[in-house]
Amino acid sequence: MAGVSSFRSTLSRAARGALAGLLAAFTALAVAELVAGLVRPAAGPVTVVGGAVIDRTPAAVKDFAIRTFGENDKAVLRLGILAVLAVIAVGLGILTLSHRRAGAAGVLLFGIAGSAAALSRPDSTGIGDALPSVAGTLAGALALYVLASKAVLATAPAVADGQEATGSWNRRGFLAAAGVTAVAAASAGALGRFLTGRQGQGAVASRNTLVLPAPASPAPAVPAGVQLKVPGISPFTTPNADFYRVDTALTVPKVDAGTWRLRIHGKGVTRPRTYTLDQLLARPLIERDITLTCVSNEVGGPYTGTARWLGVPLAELLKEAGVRPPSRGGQADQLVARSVDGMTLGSPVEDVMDGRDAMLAVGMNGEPLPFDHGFPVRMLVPGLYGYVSACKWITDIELTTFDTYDPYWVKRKWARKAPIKTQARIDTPQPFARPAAGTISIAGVAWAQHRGITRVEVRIDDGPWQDADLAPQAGIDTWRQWSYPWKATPGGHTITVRATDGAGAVQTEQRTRTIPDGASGWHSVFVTVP
Ligand SMILES: Nc1nc2c(c(=O)[nH]1)N[C@H]1C(S)=C(S)[C@@H](COP(=O)(O)O)O[C@H]1N2
Ligand SMILES: [Mo]
Repeated sequence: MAGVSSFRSTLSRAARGALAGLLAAFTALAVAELVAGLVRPAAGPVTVVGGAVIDRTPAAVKDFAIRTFGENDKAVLRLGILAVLAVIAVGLGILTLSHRRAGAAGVLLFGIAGSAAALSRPDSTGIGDALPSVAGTLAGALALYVLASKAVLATAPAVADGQEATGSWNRRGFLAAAGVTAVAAASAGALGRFLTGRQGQGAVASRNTLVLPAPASPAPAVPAGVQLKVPGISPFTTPNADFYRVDTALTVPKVDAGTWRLRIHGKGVTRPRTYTLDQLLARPLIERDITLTCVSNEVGGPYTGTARWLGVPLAELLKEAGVRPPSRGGQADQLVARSVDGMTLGSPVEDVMDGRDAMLAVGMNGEPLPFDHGFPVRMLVPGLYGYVSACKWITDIELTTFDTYDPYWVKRKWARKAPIKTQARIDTPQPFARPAAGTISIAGVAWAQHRGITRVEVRIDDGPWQDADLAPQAGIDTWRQWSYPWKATPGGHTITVRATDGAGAVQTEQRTRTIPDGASGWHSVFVTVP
């Protein structure tokens, strides 16, 4: 016990202040989480601040984050926000011991920042979104006030006889208050989490009970041999669990299929309509293998994948709404898709209606769309990068023009139009591999969606280009596997690959960044043969 009491007495004034600040911040977050759980989980302060940060991050930094942290980018952002908050909270706690007003002002600033972030989000549903931040601020301010007062008492110097006892009594008072605060805040936070989880349960149930109808037009049979038997090559069909995910959603929207609606309206729409999911599922569905690629994919990067999608042909819905493509006199040249989380993506109406398999997808590899990939409905337009076509959690389609409206990414300097660039990727050997001398298989995938791949060539060091063996083409909207048997000789070697698309264009050597309309250049891998 002596150890404990001496620990208590050496707990310095600064440490008490720091603890008061941290606990106040924890209380603020926990209460905000609780209120968000009651009101709207997406309005929680860490989520809205993170979202506001994402919205304002320059494209280059966002690209860097995706490249560096990959799919952990959101976790890193969350941790970053919490770390910054913790540091400021410690400072604020210490400051409050001597300057009450400054402490109060600091807490107030947090409240304003959180509320502003909440209201600035594109998916904000109104002033109520500030409620979690406001409630959190009030709770945090109260906790800071009480704890700072106790901390000051606990460190007050003994001025007269008999004050020793009072001093230790006050120290105990501070620790008790800190303990009570910690437990109360943790309980509020846990309850908030529970409520948030429960709100998503309707959506989860609606997904579990959704039965996908059989397609009226099944996917064309995939020729035997699209999957080469080379270890290390990407599978022709990417399993849902391995499919890349790129979006701005800090909390994945959990949409209840039963209450979901899709509205189609705008320029040239003579019959605006709102669809339920059942109405869409009652229509003839198509099933297609399509490769989706992100514009943020570096040469040789992982943000591309192929799935068997089931969906409603989008051009049919547009025709029924009275929409005509610009080439047939239509007034709208841009289709803006809007998601439940306020994301906007714009596609050329001409491309959507030119006969390709643009669809509102409901199924992915034989199951309803996973929440991460847009449940209950997402858009897909073969041949276009995801950011100009593949709206997840879609809820609104507006026909407009490129001149009058810039969607989310275009406002952030990405190109208005972005057909996918021809790319070939070496999956095996991996960079800096050390394969044994002898014949080894170099292999990978090449894609040029909606044009198809007709040739892939491999070059070793500065040697001549050699034709790779191509797996059969499943369709012009999917990637194509290739392999090349290489007689590896000892030494360091650079393997380079390039593809030719169905229009006869050879993939350009010219390296460009991902911004503004996708990376170009040849993928190469350096290996050492011992
Ligand atoms: N609602 C919404 N849809 C979105 C995005 C987004 O941020 N929000 N990102 C787009 C981008 S940039 C890409 S590449 C694809 C990725 O789809 P996936 O995550 O299913 O692979 O979704 C697109 N649809
Ligand atoms: Mo993307």
